[in-house]
Amino acid sequence: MLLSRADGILFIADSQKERIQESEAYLGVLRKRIRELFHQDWLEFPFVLQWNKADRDNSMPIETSKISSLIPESQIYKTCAIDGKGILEAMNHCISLISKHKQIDWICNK
Ligand SMILES: Nc1nc2c(ncn2[C@@H]2O[C@H](COP(=O)(O)OP(=O)(O)OP(=O)(O)O)[C@@H](O)[C@H]2O)c(=O)[nH]1
Ligand SMILES: [Mg+2]
Repeated sequence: MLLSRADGILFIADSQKERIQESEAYLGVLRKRIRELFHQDWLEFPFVLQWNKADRDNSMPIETSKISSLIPESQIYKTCAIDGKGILEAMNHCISLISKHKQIDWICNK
């Protein structure tokens, strides 16, 4: 579910080989929903993706997923929810995109 008043999205993808199809499918639904709700291209909306469980042996390399061709590399963070690796960086990036997006919104609606 995506809230109509969301300021941005931090999408946590399960990168395990057996779960990646599911993650890709969720992402597809989300793209469509962003267009419907916010009437803008989904990458104009603040969006950061966590490639989670990147520490696991069964984690798929991001480069081999179609997700890597959909989202700029700079908006993708390999994370591990167990030791927290990459999570703060991903959150900070998302917050900074939200802040920029709000400024643009404010300027355009002034
Ligand atoms: N090694 C590792 N384990 C993780 C990571 N994130 C979550 N887990 C573990 O994976 C298991 C499932 O967690 P999640 O995928 O977050 O939870 P979920 O989506 O409700 O459960 P699943 O349906 O199993 O995916 C739990 O035992 C977590 O502790 C990670 O980044 N690295
Ligand atoms: Mg899970």
